Amino acid sequence: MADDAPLTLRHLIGGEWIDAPAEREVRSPSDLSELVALQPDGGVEEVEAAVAAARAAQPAWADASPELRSDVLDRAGTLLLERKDRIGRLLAREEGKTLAEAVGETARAGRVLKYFAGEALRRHGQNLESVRPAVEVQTYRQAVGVFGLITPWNFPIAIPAWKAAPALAFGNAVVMKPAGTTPATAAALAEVLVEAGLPKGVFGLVIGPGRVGAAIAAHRDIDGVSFTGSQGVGAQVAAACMARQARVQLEMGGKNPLVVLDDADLDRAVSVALDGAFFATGQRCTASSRLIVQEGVHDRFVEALAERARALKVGHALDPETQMGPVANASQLEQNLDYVRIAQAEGGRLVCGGERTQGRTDGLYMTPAILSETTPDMRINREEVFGPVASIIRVRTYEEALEAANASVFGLSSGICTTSLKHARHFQRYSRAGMVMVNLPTAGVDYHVPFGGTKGSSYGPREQGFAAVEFYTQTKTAYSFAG
Ligand code: UN1
Repeated sequence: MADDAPLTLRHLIGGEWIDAPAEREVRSPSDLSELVALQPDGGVEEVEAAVAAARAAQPAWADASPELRSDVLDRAGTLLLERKDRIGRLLAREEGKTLAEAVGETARAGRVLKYFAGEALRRHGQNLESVRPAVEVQTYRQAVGVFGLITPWNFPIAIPAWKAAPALAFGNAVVMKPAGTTPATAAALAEVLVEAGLPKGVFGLVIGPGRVGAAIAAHRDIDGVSFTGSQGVGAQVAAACMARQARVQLEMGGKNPLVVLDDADLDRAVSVALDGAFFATGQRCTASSRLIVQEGVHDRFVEALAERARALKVGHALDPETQMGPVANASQLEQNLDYVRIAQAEGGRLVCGGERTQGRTDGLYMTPAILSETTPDMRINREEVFGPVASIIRVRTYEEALEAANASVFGLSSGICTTSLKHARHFQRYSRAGMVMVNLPTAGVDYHVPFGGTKGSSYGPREQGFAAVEFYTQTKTAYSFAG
């Protein structure tokens, strides 16, 4: 199909698509014989050029009517929604999530852009009376300057959109470094922004390896960095930002617990766990990776979940019957299989899956894994796998479940399946996670409300929705005397 011809990707710097030798291959994880794109190997020089262009373009963008910024974001959102099938297909080929998931993600990115088209017009400042006579106080939310965005491969269009849209809505310029696994999808977003009429230089895209992210984090002219990725890289990004007093926001994954109590609706609990643990091939920082199950329902739950997991159709992202696509890249697949072995060596029992498997094409396929008889202290319950691997912890009481749920250095999302209002409310209050779900998967969130976690999952203000104004603006407090 002509549509599927390999793309040669370019940087976007100062509003121009910059030709660069593009030798690094992006291959489809569904079919390693399929070349999706060739990507350039950017570095410090490209970051310098993109930041200089962003710096030059930002003041006029901040001073433009908010209506102009709103219109650009709205048009870009419309374009994404119109092209969700085409861009979703590219996303599915590049990242490996199923076509339905990829089209859904592209539509979600379109909705994010439209939401922030509205935010550009909303008033975020306040008028206050001073404590002194004849003095008035106003607060303004002003643009910060230039933001660096470092984005992951697992949501290759939604996450770039939810970082870029608020930055742009509030009058900032952006330099983005997409993940090396999924640069083509990020380039599709950049194309849409250009086509929607974004002024030259306001959005830059630099494609390349980790040194591009390092150059962004360390650049004196970048006022803030928003990062989604691993804890290790997040700590390096934060250290580089702190060293020069830049603001920084980190999203670094989770080890999200889903508690299933004896009084849960079993069918619903099984569906919730299946979705949370295995949809998007478990490659969500919000995935339900620890299933904490009360003993009365434990055996029935494990059996029913394993039956559903075994029946999941693992295959090519574009095949309509596929329910779980391949793992996104080879090192992630190795890591997943390693953790299955580690969990077994620690005493976990492999109930199903956890094996490399073949599809109709040569892809990075594995079967969804469930490990039972695990305990909170095991590595499988402490470290993020980032794949279709779920471990089960058996508990006697709700109190024990809550304690196990909170026993983690992460605290992104958590969930409980129960019909008890008392336990649901208690869990909402005392679960130490940034997002708490009742009778819903820990993954799959709305775009107009705050997103983020506690402890080692997140650092800095929340992302998304009405919370995004915190990170992407700075407050000015103005006093005036009119006596
Ligand atoms: C979702 O669960 O819908 O990287 C979003 C991630 C998260 C986004 C999850 N930042 O998986």
